[in-house]
Amino acid sequence: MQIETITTNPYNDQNPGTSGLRKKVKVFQQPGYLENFVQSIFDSLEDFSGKTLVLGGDGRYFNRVAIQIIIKIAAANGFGELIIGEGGLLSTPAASNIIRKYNAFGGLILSASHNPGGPDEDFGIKYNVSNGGPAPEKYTGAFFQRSQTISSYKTAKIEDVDLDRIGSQQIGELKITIIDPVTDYAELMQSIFDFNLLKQSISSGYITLLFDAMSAITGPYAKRILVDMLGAAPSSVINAEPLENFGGHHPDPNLAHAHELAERMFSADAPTFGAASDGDGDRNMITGSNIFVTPSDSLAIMAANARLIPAYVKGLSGVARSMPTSQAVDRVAAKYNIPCYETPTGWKFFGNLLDAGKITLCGEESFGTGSDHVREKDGLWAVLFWLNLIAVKRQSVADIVHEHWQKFGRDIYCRHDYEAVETPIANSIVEHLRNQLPTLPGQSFGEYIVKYADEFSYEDPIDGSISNNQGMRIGFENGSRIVFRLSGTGTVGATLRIYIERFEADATRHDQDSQEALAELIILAEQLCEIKKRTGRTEPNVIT
Ligand code: VG1
Ligand code: CO
Repeated sequence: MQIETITTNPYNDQNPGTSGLRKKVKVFQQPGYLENFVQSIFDSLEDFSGKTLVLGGDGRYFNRVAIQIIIKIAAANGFGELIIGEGGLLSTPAASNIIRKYNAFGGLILSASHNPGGPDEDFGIKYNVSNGGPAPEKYTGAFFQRSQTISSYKTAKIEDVDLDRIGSQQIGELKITIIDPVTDYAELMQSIFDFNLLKQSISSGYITLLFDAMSAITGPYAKRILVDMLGAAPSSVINAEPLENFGGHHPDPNLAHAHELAERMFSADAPTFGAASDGDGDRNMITGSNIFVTPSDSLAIMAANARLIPAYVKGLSGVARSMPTSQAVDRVAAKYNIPCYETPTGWKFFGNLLDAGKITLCGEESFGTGSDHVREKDGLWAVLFWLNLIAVKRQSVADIVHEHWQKFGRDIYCRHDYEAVETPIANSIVEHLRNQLPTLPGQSFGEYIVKYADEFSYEDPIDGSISNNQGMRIGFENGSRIVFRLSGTGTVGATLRIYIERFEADATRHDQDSQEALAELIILAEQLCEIKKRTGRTEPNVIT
């Protein structure tokens, strides 16, 4: 194999965010841009010569081009085997599973997740370590450092690989294996859930379902598992064909973006269960006939009922949630006397806790839930978890949710996103908030008395690493919270996320609309951060 060393100049913006490096496709298409970043990753890793790298993406525009480029760089850098999903496709949780199952050294996942795709939209790349999870900050920091001084990259002079033919081939020292992207993942799901019960519940018509793959990666997974294996009607998976531009939509599973699903689920003849996933298959939205389950509630309900699922019959060693996620799961943990951890936003912070066996289940308010079966959040896993729950409990989604609220109270919750805010304005808002923090404790705003106001720092209980500046939280005496943070996944300007929650113990008040129930806190959040005043905007881009 002939290897070339190509001279290159560093780019100064290759700092990975919450989940990998995400930029406009046009940025990735600059000469050497992708090459630099991949070489920077390899330069920062040690002892991978002859080892296995997993490679796949969500199929968005530039996926195939990027995979061919990466194959050549990986070959030149001495990997022994590349395992690649057919067509260059692997959902994020499936990639995590492949890394673990085949004891790979690591993997590169090509995705910008829920961000739109296409020539003028977004692309992304993320490195996952040998436990199958996203590289922790000490790695991503090293990648960025290296990218700032890189002067050359290595690439092998080999032909493009046929990504559409399953099987192995040997190119010099390198073995390239193209695998079916779904099979291993489907087997894993079968080992976790009661597929026989699910089959019965679906064939008897007790469960009718609708899954929106949003023209993204989960289409093939949902068709294989829900339709072929569990017997759901083919029409129950919509937007099932992965498209390079996701049909021009945001592949983001929320009521605003999964509108086709939302319309059907809130209609008179709604199926019993509806769900959607995102671009790379790690997120999930859960709905039932005429009800939407907030991700924070979903996590809590899963934790409370985990013993009903075959893989979790022995109970949970512990649970974790990201800081802005509502405290609903904390109540479950307290009741069942299991540890509950609060981590910064981003799945990479769950990895150590999962590896150490401290937690079994974890999740984020941003439509992400997962368990120790892989080291990524997992959209279809969450869907199957809920289906399995419905099948065992013989209850509707609405009944499951209401019963949970009755038992634990309801943490009424919402998130407001202000997207593409001009960076200087976003920074001034953060500064403004930061300056107020010391003065807030003890102040009253109507019935809300500030108990604490701080910037969230996290010390990893396993390796002691510290992550500062993970969002500002303002907690009130009555348990309510307002959290502010800037997104680390956007590609245009800055996105301010405002997370708001209030606890409601009174079951006669559980059916309130969240925006109404949180109205006072929403006004207070604006008073504190002045986003509307400073940007002239009148409302958030998205409310979830
Ligand atoms: C967002 C979510 C975060 C999630 C991350 C990656 O990050 O808030 O909870 O882990 O996306 O998810 P941010 O920094 O924009 O708030 V995915 O499905 O985009 O990989
Ligand atoms: Co995603």
